[in-house]
Amino acid sequence: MRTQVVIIGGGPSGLLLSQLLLKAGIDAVVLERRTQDYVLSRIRAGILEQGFVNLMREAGIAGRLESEGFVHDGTLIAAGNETFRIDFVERTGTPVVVYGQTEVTRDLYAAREAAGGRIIYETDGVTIHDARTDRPYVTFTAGGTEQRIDCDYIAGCDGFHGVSRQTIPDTVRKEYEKVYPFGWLGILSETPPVDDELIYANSARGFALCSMRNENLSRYYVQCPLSDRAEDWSDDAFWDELKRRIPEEAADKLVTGPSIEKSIAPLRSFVTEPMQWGRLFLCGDAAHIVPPTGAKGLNTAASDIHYLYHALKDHYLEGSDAGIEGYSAKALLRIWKAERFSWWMTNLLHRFPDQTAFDLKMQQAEIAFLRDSDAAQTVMAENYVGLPY
Ligand code: FAS
Ligand code: PHB
Repeated sequence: MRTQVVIIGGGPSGLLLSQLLLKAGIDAVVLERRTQDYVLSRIRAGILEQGFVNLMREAGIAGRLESEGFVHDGTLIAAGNETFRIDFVERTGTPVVVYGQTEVTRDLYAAREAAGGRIIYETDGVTIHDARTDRPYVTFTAGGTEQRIDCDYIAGCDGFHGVSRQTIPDTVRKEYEKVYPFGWLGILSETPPVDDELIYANSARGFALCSMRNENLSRYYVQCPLSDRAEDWSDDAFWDELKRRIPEEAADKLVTGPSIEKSIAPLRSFVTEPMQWGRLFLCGDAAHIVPPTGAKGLNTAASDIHYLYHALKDHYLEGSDAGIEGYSAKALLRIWKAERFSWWMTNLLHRFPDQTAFDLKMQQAEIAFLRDSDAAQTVMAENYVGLPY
C-alpha cells in the first residue's frame, strides 16, 4: 500500500489532519489502535478556542459544532466567599465554544467516512521505519495480517502513550515534565448545568470545576488525591464534596443525578523536543500534555495540526519546504505558552499538599490581583480564548 501521509492515531489530532489534507487533495491513511466506539467512549475536553472552530470550518465540518455548541463569553472564578467573572469578549473580543471532544471526534469520523477516507482500525504493532530517509514506511498488523504502507511523511498523532514519540531516539529527544500531586475526579451526569457559564473554584477543600456539554448534560470535577480510585467515590459522596467546594448559591441550586461516566485523570505538564525527526512529525498529546485546568490540551493539538497541515500543503502544492523544516520550532513556541498558562491556572486554583501558610497567602493575593486588575484579567482572557496561531 502507498500513500502520501500516514497518520498514526485516530483521535482528534489525527482525524482533523486527515480531513484538512483530504480537502487539499493530499492522500492519507489513518491507523487507529482501537475501535471507533472505544475512541468515542473517552470523555475528555469540553472547551474549544475560536482557532479550533476556525480549523473545523476550514475542514468543512463545523456545521453541528456551530448549531449545537454553546458560545461562552466568560467564566466565573470562585475563591473563599467571593465569585468574580472574567469577561472574555470585553477583554479580547473573542468567546470560547463549549462542545465536547467526543462530539468533535464523532463529526470527524463521520466526515472521513462520508469522504471515503481510509481509516484502519484495531491496528497492532505499528512500527515506523526509515523516518530519516526520503522513503519512510510503516508496518503493522490488522485483522491478523502483516501490512506495510510506504509514504512520504508520517504524522504521529497517537497520544501520550503512542509509539511515535518513542521512535525518536532518546539521545535526540529532550523531555520536560512536571507531575502534580493530585488528580481530577470527573463525572458526567444527565442533569442541567448549575450555571450558564463554567465555575472554577478554589476552596479550602481543594479545586472544583462546574462545566457542561449541553442543556441536560453536565460535567463536574473535584481535585482528589492520586491514591483515590473512581470506584471508591459513590455519586452521593461526589455531589456532597462538590457542594462543599462551590459557592453556596450554586450548591443550593445544583441538580444532582446518577453519573453516566466517572473517571480520575492525573495531571501533568509535559513537552518533548524536537517534535520532528526526519519525515516524522509529532502532533497533540504525542508531543505535549497540559493539566486540563486551562482547557488547552485539545486546543494546543489544534495549532500543531494547523502548522503541519500548512507545511504539507505548501510542500505538495507550492513546492516549498519552509513549513516542513520549521514545524517543530514554530509549534513549540505556542505550546510552551499554553504550558505556562495551564501551569499558572493549576497553581492558582488547586490546594497543594505541601502548601505553606505563606504559599497560601501568595495564592490568595494572586487571586485578589486577578479579581481587581483589568490588566490581569486581560492577560488571563487572552490565554484562555487562545493565543494566535
Ligand atoms: P488522543 O490521545 O486523543 O488520541 C490518540 C489516538 O491514538 C487514540 O485514539 C489512541 O487509541 C491512538 N493510538 C495510540 N497509540 C497508537 C498506536 N500505537 N497505533 C495506532 N493508534 C494509536 N483536554 C482539554 O482541553 N480539556 C479536558 O478536560 C481534558 N481532559 C482530559 C482527560 C483525560 C483522561 C485525558 C487523557 C486527556 C484530557 N484532555 C483534556 C486532553 C485531551 O483532550 C487531549 O488533548 C486530546 O485528546 C489530544 O488529542 P490527540 O492528540 O488526538 O490524542
Ligand atoms: C470540561 O468541560 O471537560 C472542561 C472544561 C474546562 C476545563 C477542563 C475541562 O478547564
